[in-house]
Amino acid sequence: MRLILLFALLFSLPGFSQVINIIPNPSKIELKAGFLNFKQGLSIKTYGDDAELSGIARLFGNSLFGSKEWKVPESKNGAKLIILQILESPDNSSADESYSIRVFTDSVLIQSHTYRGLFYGCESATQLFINSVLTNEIPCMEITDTPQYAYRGMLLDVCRHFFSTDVVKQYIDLMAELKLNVFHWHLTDDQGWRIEIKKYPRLTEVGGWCTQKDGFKYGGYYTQKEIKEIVAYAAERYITVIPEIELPGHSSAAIAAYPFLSCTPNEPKTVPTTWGIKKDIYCPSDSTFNFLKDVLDEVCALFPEQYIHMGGDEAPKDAWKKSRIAQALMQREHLKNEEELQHYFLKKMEDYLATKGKRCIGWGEIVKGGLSDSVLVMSWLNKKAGVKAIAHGNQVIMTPRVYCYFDYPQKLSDKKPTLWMLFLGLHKVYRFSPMANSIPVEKRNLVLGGQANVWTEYIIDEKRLHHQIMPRLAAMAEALWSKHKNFADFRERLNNSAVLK
Ligand code: TNX
Repeated sequence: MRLILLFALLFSLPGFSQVINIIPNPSKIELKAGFLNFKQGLSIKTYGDDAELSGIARLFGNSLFGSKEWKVPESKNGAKLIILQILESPDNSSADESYSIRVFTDSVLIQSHTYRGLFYGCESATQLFINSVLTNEIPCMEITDTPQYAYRGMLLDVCRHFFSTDVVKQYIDLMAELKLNVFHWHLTDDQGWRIEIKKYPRLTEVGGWCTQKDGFKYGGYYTQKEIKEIVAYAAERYITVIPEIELPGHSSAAIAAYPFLSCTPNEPKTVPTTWGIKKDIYCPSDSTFNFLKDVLDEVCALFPEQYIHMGGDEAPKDAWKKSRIAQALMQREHLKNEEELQHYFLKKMEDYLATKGKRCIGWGEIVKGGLSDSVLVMSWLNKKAGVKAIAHGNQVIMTPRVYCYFDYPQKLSDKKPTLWMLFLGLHKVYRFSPMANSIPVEKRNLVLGGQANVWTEYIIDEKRLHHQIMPRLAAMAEALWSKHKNFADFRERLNNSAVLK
């Protein structure tokens, strides 16, 4: 009977993947004869006992057995073994994220050439087992899996509304479950400066708070200790944290704390409580450059990874047009217009970061005033800036707002049907591809991947944050990880998933 069932499953694609509800969909699942029955329990065993392997086993155990205190137990009588193994390989590259899972009737073998691959194997296995807790049985199978894109990100804006480290950790957990690997932490903006900088305490004392109309003081920030804690928490889950320190625009909070950063330092400054694009931006003066270099010194020390995001979006040039300092600099450096001045500004920071071995990322607008060779472009209005950057030979991350902006409502408002563009349903996210037809085949490797962006102007607390993210993040994860996509099949797996909702 079981055999008949097995064959029925085998030949009813995508039917069989409804038994195996893994999101994002693995590259290949081959069903084999027989079942693994784990009524007597499961037990995790590692080949080797180095700290990193034990760390992966501990997290795997936590998510499988749901206990924060969980330790890898000795094999119990009757419990089926899940074996974790790093494969030796001459070309073991740390960027490799592939893994395999083999389910036999008496054990499960998860293998990878890298720790991060093994971690993803465990994430898939967690979904396999948790989704089968009612039957305590899964079919024998072989899964081989590798991602389509290397960069699979999520941005969280903690400036417009502030979120505690606990909430940030929950989101990192969710990202890890979905095999997303870059947490883009939007830490500075007009409405709040959220990262402690020891040399400039007013950034958080003043810039971390705004006074609302009713007199309520809203805000918050992360201490350097908390930042380190998040970076370590993410690293344990193979997630890179990219901090964003916005310049030259979206900088009102810093300016409110240190008015000398503005071209009009004598005008009154406050941390704004309204949204939108602000005209007061960093003045391109030596004192601003020195300030930013000092800030970057502390930021680089906190984030060990290679990339720092320097913003570059939505910076109106009104203030620079009127500023003696800005105009004199343009003349001295033979810059034709204010866009070129923005490029000069960013390049100065990029060169400084390069002395520390860091690479710089900027929003799409940075392609306007000239593009340096090593900067990464994050294309957000649409894919055009990305396509232009690729023609120039730069690497890009695609995050066009019509597919990737999770601040947009999930359902079209009945009251405002004209806001069609601001509606982002699950299917549309699923259809997202970071690629564009106009990118020549030989340059496609410059598209590193894509990212979901969670801007929080209207996301006031963690409940709404979760509402905006799920289930769209699951669709985004599959759009970035899986080569073979099928929305109906994805929906089935999502509906049947006990893990992701
Ligand atoms: C544009 S995306 C912005 C954000 C806003 C967002 C709202 C980008 C680089 N800038 O500052 O929060 O739209 O959807």
